[in-house]
Amino acid sequence: MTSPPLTVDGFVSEFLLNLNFDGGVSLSESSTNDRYLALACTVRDYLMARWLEDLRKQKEDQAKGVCYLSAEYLLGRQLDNNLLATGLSEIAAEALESCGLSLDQLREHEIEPGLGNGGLGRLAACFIDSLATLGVPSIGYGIRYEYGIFRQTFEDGQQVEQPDAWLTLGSPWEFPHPERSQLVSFGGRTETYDDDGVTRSRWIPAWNVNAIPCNYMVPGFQNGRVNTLRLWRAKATDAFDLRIFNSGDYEEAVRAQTFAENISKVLYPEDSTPQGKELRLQQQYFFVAASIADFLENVLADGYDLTRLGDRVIFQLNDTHPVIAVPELMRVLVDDRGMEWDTAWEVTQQCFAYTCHTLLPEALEVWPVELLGRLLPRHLEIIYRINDEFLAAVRERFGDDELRIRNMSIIAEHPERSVRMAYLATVAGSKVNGVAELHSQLLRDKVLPDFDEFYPGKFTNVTNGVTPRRFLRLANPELSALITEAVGSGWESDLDRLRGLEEHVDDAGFRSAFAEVKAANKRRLNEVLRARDGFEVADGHLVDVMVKRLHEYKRQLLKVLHVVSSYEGVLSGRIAVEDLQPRTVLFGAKAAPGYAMAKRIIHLINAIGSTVNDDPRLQGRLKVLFPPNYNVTLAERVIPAADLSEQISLAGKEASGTGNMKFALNGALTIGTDDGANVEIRELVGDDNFFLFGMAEPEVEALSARGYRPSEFYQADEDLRRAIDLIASGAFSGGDRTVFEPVVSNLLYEDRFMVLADFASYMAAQERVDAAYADEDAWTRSAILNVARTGFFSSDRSITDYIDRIWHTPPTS
Ligand code: 26V
Repeated sequence: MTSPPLTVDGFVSEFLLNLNFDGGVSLSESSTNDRYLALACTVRDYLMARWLEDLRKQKEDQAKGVCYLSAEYLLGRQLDNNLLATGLSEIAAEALESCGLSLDQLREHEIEPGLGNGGLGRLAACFIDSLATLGVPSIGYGIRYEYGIFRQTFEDGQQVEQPDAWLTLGSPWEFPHPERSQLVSFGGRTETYDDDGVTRSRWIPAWNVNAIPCNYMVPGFQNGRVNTLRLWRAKATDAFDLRIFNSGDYEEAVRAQTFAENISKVLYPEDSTPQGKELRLQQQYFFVAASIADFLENVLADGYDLTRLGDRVIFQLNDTHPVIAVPELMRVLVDDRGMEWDTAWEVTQQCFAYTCHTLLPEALEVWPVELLGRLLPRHLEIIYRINDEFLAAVRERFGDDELRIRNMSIIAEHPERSVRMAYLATVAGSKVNGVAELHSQLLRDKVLPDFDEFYPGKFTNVTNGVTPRRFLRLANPELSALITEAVGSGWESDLDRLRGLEEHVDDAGFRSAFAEVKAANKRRLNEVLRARDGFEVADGHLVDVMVKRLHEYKRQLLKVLHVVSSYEGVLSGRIAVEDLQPRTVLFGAKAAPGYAMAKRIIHLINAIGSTVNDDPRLQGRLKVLFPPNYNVTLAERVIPAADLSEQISLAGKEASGTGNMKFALNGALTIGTDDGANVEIRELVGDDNFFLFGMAEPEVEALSARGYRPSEFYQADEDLRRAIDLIASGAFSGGDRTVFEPVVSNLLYEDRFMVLADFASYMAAQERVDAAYADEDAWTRSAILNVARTGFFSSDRSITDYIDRIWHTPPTS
């Protein structure tokens, strides 16, 4: 099979063929959707030959590869990305134009696959992009949710969630393969039996579902490589339906089918507090069991010696969500393939590595033993045995130190007997990594210190990164052109070359071109905002952006207090309105539907926006915008337009952050705490080009040890008091003091994330921001240096670090 020719005419005929023969419509009769689908198929066809070739080679070479196991992939739109990867953008644009169509219009038609919540899911998407670009043999495995992250709308300023029906218009990027489905079992019981004098265990499950693989192309950046993302979809088994059907209960049969297919129905929208829901454990086991079986049957060569499995694959666990893969591999090796337990355990330890993405204790997943044992009885037995052997080894090393044993046990006894998935992953993994230097350090020192002592050398760091293809080249075409002019082409896959921009920083012409790009990006953002939300960023304003999931630890409330304080300052005459640096503050955030405080904060931000934006006393110098439904597509417009990036979590709480990297790479300056990857960003860009504020992690610790009383900060700081009092007075809720009372009392009497303690320092840093922004040319200089010095945050570098420190899977030709 050869690729179709890369000419405009060739593209036109392919496009029309797809429209007519696949879509069944003529050009004149076709809808935007028909045209989008035909275009997608045309681009797809260009990738097809390479994809098939790479799939074949992977099987033939049998080189060691990575299976990235992730419950989330927040992919973003595919068409743009795949046009860029194939280098077809210009040809496609011309071809469509010759048919009287607009590429831009068709681009905008795509609904992004939002199969993830936030940072963790987007990181997985960046990583598979880098794996393909670097040419590493790899497969991404996950779940093909029918409904991704909910669509957010606002009603009276409050979040309303709508289902995300991303598949309704057709799904040109996916290739389902029902003939390659895997059977995944649940429930039932275990039994032992005698196998030639050896006692063995087996699992007699109660019910099954089919897992159907849906394949997606993952093209490398203009390198002819196409990797695979394989997402599993749940389908009821015939046997399952028939048994009930034969009993005469048709309705029950249909219900049973729905029950099975529910497994891949919807992405859980919580992004930091696991709820321990049964369906979620079903999802987790469903996709890892199917993935392991798929790898062993379809990727591994027939007859491969499984004792050498570690030479062939590393399963990377993206957080604890896929950790049930550990007992699953043990079960397959021991029960199904007859391997000795000790050998199987050695193999398993070689085959897994674990990435932790959090520091919040409540985000560490645990599964009640009762639930796990009911759904996966054999796996629970295996986990118990792993734990027994592990604790025996701990005893041997440290003696009968019962406190230590209790602390290290994979099984927690309180508040209910449960399996600590992070501990299981740590015991099983060849390596455990955090996602930024500070995070990895805290992981060793605070979260898993006993494990670090027990397993010297197991813990490591791999600082996160982002793909420069999507977040620079695609999102910021004008800056990309300027970069290419300055440092030559090819930087997209060699991001350290951004360093070359430093020598242009003293060139006034380059600075003004750079400033013009920023201005153009604000106009580009406004086109989108005007069309979708009917508002826009005001002319000449500093664009101050905070986009990320709504969570108390991220401290959107600190940003709120800054806004309210500026507003109050003008109202009370403390600040002359002419002295206010014109700013548009732009928020984007979804709250987990069950997270009441987060939803109330969204309501508060919207209420402040309604009040402030219409107040003539501000003379239009302060705007608060909150476009709903922040997603990857909107991020691609917002980030390039930002002047200031808000990364203001309480130190020690944000594992890494990746938005922070995207902003810096697009020339926004960061106002941030010493947290997550902010630390590394600041080290690289330099103190002069970063607005640091707030307590560092040891100070947070110390304050917490002394006993933190937020009301003391409230009493001691007049500006803070006035801001909080204004919210409490009902100024943003039509005089009703009750609406935001829970937010106010939470701040005053609990304030888990020490917003009040960092307020003064944050306000002072914002004053430095205002002063710096007044000198436009100096600001641009700092912005250029941010771009030039943050090439380190390419996900290509992250993947290279994974290869060197964890995977040992070199790229193949
Ligand atoms: C996710 C979920 C998702 C569904 C329900 C339950 C549940 C429980 C825990 C989690 C953990 C989410 C962890 C996470 O998203 N961490 C983020 O990972 C980013 C990539 O490493 C990192 O940049 C962020 O700092 C970190 O918060």
